Amino acid sequence: MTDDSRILIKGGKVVNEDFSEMADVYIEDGVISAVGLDLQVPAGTRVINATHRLVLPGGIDTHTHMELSFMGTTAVDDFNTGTRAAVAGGTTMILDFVIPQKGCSLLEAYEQWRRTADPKVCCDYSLHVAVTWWDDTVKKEMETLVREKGVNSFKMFMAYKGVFMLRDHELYAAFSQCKEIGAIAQVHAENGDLIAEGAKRMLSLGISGPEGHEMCRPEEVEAEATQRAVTIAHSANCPLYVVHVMSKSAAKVVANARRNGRVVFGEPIAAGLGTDGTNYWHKDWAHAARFVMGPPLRPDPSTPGYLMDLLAKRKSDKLLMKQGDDLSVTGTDNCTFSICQKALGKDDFTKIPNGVNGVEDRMSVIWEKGVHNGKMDENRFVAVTSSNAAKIFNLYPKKGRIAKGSDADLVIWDPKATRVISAKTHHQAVDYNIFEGMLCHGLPVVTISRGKVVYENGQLFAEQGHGRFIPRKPFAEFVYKRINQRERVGKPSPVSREPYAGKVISPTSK
Ligand code: URQ
Ligand code: ZN
Ligand code: ZN
Repeated sequence: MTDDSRILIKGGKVVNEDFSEMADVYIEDGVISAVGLDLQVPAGTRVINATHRLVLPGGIDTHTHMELSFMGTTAVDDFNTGTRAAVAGGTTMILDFVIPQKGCSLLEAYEQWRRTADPKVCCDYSLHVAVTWWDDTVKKEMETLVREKGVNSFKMFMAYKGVFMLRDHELYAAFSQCKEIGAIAQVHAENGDLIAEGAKRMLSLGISGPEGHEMCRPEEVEAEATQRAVTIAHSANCPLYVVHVMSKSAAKVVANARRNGRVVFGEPIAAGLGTDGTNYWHKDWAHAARFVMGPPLRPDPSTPGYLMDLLAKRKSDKLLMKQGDDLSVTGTDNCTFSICQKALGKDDFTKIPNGVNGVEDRMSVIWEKGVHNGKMDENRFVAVTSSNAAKIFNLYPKKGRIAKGSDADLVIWDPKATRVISAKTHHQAVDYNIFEGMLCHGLPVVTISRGKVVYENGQLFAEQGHGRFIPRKPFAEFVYKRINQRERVGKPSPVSREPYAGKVISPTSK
């Protein structure tokens, strides 16, 4: 009788972000107990054969919105179907967003998200919290969320005017508080005022289709806000994380800021790495509407390749004589609305619920567009799909690494296997897939979540409630080491000089 609490993964190549090795992995009670060859394991241990396959840390999706109520409806993938789809794609942790309405308590919203997610999740998860308004109570609640609820990341929206958007002085206050409490500030970087004006202009020109969604907020509207966020964060000496980097212009801003020594991380998403905004000009309205999200996918078809290039480079890429790690981590912004929901905006693109799928396909899309076509190696793949996220959000090496003592979140990966992505076969609830028809090399054969086989050879064994909320401590060393150093040595100081003793004119009454 095999004992599923003990698993030996045999014959595979273990791939961490820094090196790969032929090694077996022994798991006991949800934790990795040993990594090596010729491991002695107790009788009854379940043996999984990983010959000719890779053994990777389970993927961490840094950006999801399961069952988000937004723009008059609720995302169809909830914390159950969303995490089932996640493990079917090799992801073993999601980071979702608590988004309180303007004027509502962040703490109460956090508790509501926990009540909703805890009983449903099939893999581990954690929560970012959005700051959608500002006053002293928000400031205090941020501190409580860090000290008592295991939150170390807050998202500020520069778009969605009148709904979630903050003004620059509020951004500065929120960033300053993030830095005080050791959190990382995340931004949705688009200029909300320009979007509002652009939308009015498109509609006045009779442009009501999804093409208007992109034309009203071209990529410079994203790049301008990205630069503004970088500037405000640096003036507050606050670490910055730019979510869903969707354009070449915004990616260049992030890369440039990093080369200027700013503590900034850029997060491209599966959609922006796998497809583009030419779809908004498709003749079939429903096809075009599927791709509507904010910031939009870009109609420049070279965008996915460009974003992948910036993601693929590693710090140590001296041979490329280029800086590395311009973009550091990947999410999906999975926020799925079926076509009948998207149709709320059939006559006005500003009413199309924003959001796309990705949680199931992220790992395969990045393997196909990044590793299979030779832009990144397997170690960089692990870095950008798992380890860097764990480091930024202070989960490493509990998550994001295959090592003794780490959580047994792993995926046995077949780099040669292929699949064609389709809504007909995916595990998500949404009735379409923006990657429909894409042939991908690289897919999970077995996914293990905290020592439990939750997916194997196309079969899901995920159980609602198996996943746990993972609290995160503030002041992640990977993020704060340079912030702290700057705090110590970078403070501006006055010039010591004799006081001015000359004539002073009396001020006029004007
Ligand atoms: O802006 C976000 O990240 C949320 C509201 C999901 N929707 C989207 O279009 N990105
Ligand atoms: Zn956003
Ligand atoms: Zn989002």
